[in-house]
Order: sequence, then structure tokens, then C-alpha cells
Amino acid sequence: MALRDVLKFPDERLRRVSQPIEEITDEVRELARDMLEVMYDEPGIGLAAPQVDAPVRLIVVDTEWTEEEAERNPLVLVNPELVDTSGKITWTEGCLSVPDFEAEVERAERVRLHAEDLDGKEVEIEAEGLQAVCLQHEIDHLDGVLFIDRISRLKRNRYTERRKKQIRREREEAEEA
Ligand code: K1U
Ligand code: ZN
Repeated sequence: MALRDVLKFPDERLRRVSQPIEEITDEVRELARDMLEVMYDEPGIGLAAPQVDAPVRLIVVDTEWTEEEAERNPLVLVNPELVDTSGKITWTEGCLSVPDFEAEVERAERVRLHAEDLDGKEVEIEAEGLQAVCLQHEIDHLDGVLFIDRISRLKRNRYTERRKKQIRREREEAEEA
């Protein structure tokens, strides 16, 4: 099966608020499998369902697999909800839906969240550092929020203009071909 495409800014589908998952069906399990494939293929350290045009509250995260010798150890979280945060950390973030751009974002340094796993079991996750940053970034996607919404308007506007030019150029090149 072909990999699912990742939606790219400024696609309005990235702005939808995703719906809670009421029942963990085979379709949900298949979506989670597909998301892991996309995340490892891109490569990325996280992915949220709306990025592959599935507006439901499902995220996958694996912040260690890219390190040498590290095994794949993905977290697959259904209906994740932040229940506590503490501290502050600034991290240079990227996003598979925001091509060719990175920027510093301030977030909570430690998080505690509730979610369900793919067996419908309730889980509580505590994370810090990069894993906490990544979890907050992915939960933002479920609410239609992108990391560029959390940087200065000047930087966001500059990126938006550059991205529009990039899209125009790509369209022209496709027409010429
Ligand atoms: O949500 C996404 O688009 C995935 C995104 C997650 C993320 C990255 C950095 C900070 C917070 C959240 C990415 O994975 S971008 C790619 C990336 O960070 C990476 C890719 C390969 C190796 C190491 C990092
Ligand atoms: Zn992202």
C-alpha cells in the first residue's frame, strides 16, 4: 500500500479541530499503522492523524529512534489530553506539514497526560524535554494549531510569504513539464 500523503501548510484541513475516537475499530488500528509508517519514512519523531487527512484524535510519537542504535519504541495515543504541565523549555521545532522551516518555540518542560492505548486501556504518560515538546506539538495538531502560530507574527508572515512563492514556483514548474 502507498504511504498516506502529509498535508502541507497552508492546507485548511490542518486547521480542523479533530473529533474524539469513540471506539477503537480496525480502521483506527490501520490508521495508527499507516501513521507510524509515514513517521518513520519521512522521517519524523511524531505525527498527528489530521496531518494525513484523518481528523480524529490520534497521535504517534517516537523521539529516540533516530539516535544511533536506538530501537523503535513508538507511543500510540488515542484521545490524548494534557492534565498537568510544569516548567518552561525552548526548543527549535520543525513540522512535516510546514516545509523548510524551523523556529524556536517555548512550551512546558514537563507534561502529564491521559490517553488510551490501541487496546482501549487508559494510560497516564509523564514526559519531559523533547518528548514533552513533541507531545504538545502533536496535541496542538488535534486542535488545528501549528507551531508557527506560537512564534512572532513577523516570523510567521515572512514564512507564509516564502511558502506562497514556493507553491507558485512549484505550480509553474509542473505546468512547464
Ligand atoms: O508533527 C510533526 O510534523 C512531526 C515533527 C514533530 C516535532 C519535531 C520537533 C519538535 C517538536 C515536534 C517532526 O518530526 S519534524 C522532523 C524532526 O524533528 C526530526 C526528523 C528526523 C530526525 C530528528 C528529528
Ligand atoms: Zn507538526
